[in-house]
Amino acid sequence: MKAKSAGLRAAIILLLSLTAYAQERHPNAVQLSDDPGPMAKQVRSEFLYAWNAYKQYAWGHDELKPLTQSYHDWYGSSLDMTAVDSLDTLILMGLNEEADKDRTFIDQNLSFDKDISVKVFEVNIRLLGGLLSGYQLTGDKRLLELAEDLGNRLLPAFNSPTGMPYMYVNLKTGQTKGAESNPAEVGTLLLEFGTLSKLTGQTVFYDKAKNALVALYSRRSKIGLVGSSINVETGKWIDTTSHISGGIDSYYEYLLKSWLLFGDKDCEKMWKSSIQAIDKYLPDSTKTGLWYSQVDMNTGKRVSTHFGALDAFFPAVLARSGDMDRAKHLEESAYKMWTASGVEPEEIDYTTMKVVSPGYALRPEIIESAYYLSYYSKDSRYLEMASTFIASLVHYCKANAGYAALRNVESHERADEMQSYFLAETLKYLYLLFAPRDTLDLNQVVFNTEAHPLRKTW
Ligand code: DMJ
Repeated sequence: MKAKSAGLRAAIILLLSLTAYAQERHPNAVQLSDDPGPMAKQVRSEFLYAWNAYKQYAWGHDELKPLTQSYHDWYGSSLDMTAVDSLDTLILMGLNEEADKDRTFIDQNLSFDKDISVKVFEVNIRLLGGLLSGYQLTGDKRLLELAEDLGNRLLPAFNSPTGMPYMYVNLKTGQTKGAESNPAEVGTLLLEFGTLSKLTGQTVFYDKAKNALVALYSRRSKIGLVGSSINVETGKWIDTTSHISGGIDSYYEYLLKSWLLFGDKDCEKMWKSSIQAIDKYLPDSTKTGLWYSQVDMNTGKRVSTHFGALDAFFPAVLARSGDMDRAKHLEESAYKMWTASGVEPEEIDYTTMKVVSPGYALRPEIIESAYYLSYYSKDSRYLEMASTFIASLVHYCKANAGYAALRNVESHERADEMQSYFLAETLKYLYLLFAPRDTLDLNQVVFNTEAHPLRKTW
C-alpha cells in the first residue's frame, strides 16, 4: 500500500515536472480572449475573408492572385508562403480549427528539398520566422525540424569572403548568387538564426548571422551611417545613400531587437551608436511635419526628401527603444501621407506632399507603428488611426477574392497581388491594435520584421 502510494506520488511529481518543463519550453506567450471586442472581431472577419479566398484559389501555393482568382508561386515551385506566414496570426486570433488544419498541412507537405534559388532575406523573415514562432506557440516539433532543415540549407549563403550573405542560395545545391546586396538583406537574419540556435543548440546559426551583422556595421562611415548597396565579396559600398527606408530599414530594427531578445551586448552597442548617427543626420522638421530623409553616408549631406510606406516602420522602432516623442511626430507625418489620397502611396516627396511612387502593396508598417504607439502610450489617437486604416482597406482594396494591392492610390486601380505579409503583418497588427492590450506582452515578445512573435524560452 505504502509502496503503491509512493509510486503514485512519484508519478504525480514526474507529471507535474513534465508539465512545468513543457510550459517552460513552450510558454503561452499569448492571452486569448473569447471576446476581443467588436473592432477586433471585424478585423478577424476581414482576415478570414482573405484567408478563405487564399484557401479556395491558392491553397498549396505561395500567394493568392485576388483579381484573376488564381495563384502565384515565387520560384515556380511552391514554398507555401502564405500558409506559413499566416499560421501565428490564426493562432493569435483564436482561430484554432483553421490553425490546426494549416499546421497539419505544413507538417505534411512543406519541403525545402527543391532545386530553386531563393532570396535569403525573404525566405528567412517569412518562412524561418513563421516556422519558429509557430513552434514556440504550439510546441509542434515538426515545425522546428522544418526550421532547422531550412536554416541548414540557407547557411551556404554566408560563404562570401566577408561573411556577409549572398542574396540568393539554391536550397538543394547550396549554390549562391547576388554579390550586390544591401544592409537589410545582410542584417535581417539574427533574430531568426539566433532563435534557431537557441532552440536547437546548434550555435552555427547565431554565429554566422551575427558575424554578417558585425561585418556590415564595421563598414559604417566615419559619421556612423551605412549606405544602401554593398558588395559582399569586396565589402565595398556601391551606393552611399543612407536612409531608414527599404534596403536598410530592418538592419537597424534587428540591431535593437537582437539586443532585446538575446541580451547581446554587441548588438546593444551597435544599436546605440547607430541611432545616435540616425538622430543626428536623418530627421528633417518641415512645415509638413517631422520626416526622415536620405543623406550621403560619408558627409551627412541631404540628397533627397522622399519618404514612403516602408519608412513608416520607424515610429515602431523608436517607440520600442523609448523615444516616444520622435515616434509620435513621425507617425503623425506618416498618417498625413495615408490620408492625403485615402491610402498611403509607396513614396512621396514630403516637401510638396506629391506622390512620387503611386502603388500601395498592402503594406503594414504604418499600422505596426500605430500598434506600438498605442501599446506604450494608451492614447486613443492610435485607435482612431486604426479605424481609418481598416475602413480604407475595406473600401479600396477588398476584392471579390481576398484583398488586392493598388497600382495607383490616386486612381485606385488595383493590382492582382496579395502578398503573404498582408495576413502575417497588416491584419495581425490591426487586430492587436483593437484586441485587449494583454493579448501579447510587448515587453516579453519580440516581433521579427514579418510580425512573427519570438520569445525568449531559453
Ligand atoms: C515585409 O515582408 C516586411 O515587413 C519587410 O521588413 C518589409 N517588407 C514587407 C512589408 O512591407
